[in-house]
Amino acid sequence: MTSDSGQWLLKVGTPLTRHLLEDRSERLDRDLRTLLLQVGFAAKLISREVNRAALVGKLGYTDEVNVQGEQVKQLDVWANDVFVTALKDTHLVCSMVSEEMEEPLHFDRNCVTGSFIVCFDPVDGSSNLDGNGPVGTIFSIRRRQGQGRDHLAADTLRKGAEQVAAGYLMYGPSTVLVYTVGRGVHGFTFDQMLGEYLLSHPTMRIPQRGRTYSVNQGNYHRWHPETQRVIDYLSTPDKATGRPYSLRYVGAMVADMHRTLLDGGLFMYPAEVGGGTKSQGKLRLMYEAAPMAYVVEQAGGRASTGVERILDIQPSSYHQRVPLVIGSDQDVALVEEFFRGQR
Ligand code: AFP
Repeated sequence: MTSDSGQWLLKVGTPLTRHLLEDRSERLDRDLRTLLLQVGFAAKLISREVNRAALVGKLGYTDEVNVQGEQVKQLDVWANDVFVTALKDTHLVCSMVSEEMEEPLHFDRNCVTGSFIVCFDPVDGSSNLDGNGPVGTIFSIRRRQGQGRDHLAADTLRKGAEQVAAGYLMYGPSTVLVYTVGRGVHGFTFDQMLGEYLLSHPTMRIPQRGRTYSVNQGNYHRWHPETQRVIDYLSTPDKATGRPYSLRYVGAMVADMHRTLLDGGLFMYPAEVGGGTKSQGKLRLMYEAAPMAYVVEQAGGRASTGVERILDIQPSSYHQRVPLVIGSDQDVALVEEFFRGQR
């Protein structure tokens, strides 16, 4: 819907379908709209299953270990299949990269120029599931450049700056869908009775500075000294600079990021010393850090490794990990000062 001045009016309660139809942005063509709606549909199925997982025997682990060496939950596998099937059905997706698949899936018949590459984490934070904690789904969408099977790997391994859409679903007390197509960030809450996502958070803006930091502080003694100094600084009382910050940590990135987006502050998963599996942190660039960075930048925030903008990183492998500092512009900039040795 547009006003007389041509400005797009965002009305709380608008269903996602109508919202996407009324968004006349050039960035959102019919194909991308279809894909986003299908992401929403897959998430409805996942949300329903998360809701009743304990009743339908979907809690607990499988016997498998995924490509990251982590134990796989039953719901991870199920949700991955749902997401793949739902998006494949659109015939718009050429390649899919997922936390749960060692290699990308390619659907040859769809691999034309302009078709989509989707990277996703079907159930982020799945270790929260058995305790009835919040979990989520993260997605990242790019367009492919090549034709047929040409350059499949090169087309799949692209910088986050090339995303045309990204977002997440959070399955908490309510299911929330947050997305961007590079023209601001909008949040929808799922109304179970209507079976619809309704606009609840139009044009989300992250505060320039927050009052909380979010990090697994149990890893403190494995962090690099500059990370330890950041956390020492934030947790030291000083009235003049609004410290100490409060610590909030759910352990599901989607939940920690959703709170950070609304209230401001910092979320971090830093690199660890010792050359172990977390020498580049824990989070994956292509389907965790890059989509969240796109959302947060579009909401006026900032995302970096501490020294480099997340969206500028050229991935070298599908499951590459990256240290992540993300949130309010001023808070992330402060951490970058520590990392540059300016504090
Ligand atoms: P799982 O999906 O394996 O539970 O991992 C969740 C996650 O990737 C991310 O959502 C959290 O922010 C982070 O790991 C929590 O990791 P720690 O348990 O090491 O703090």
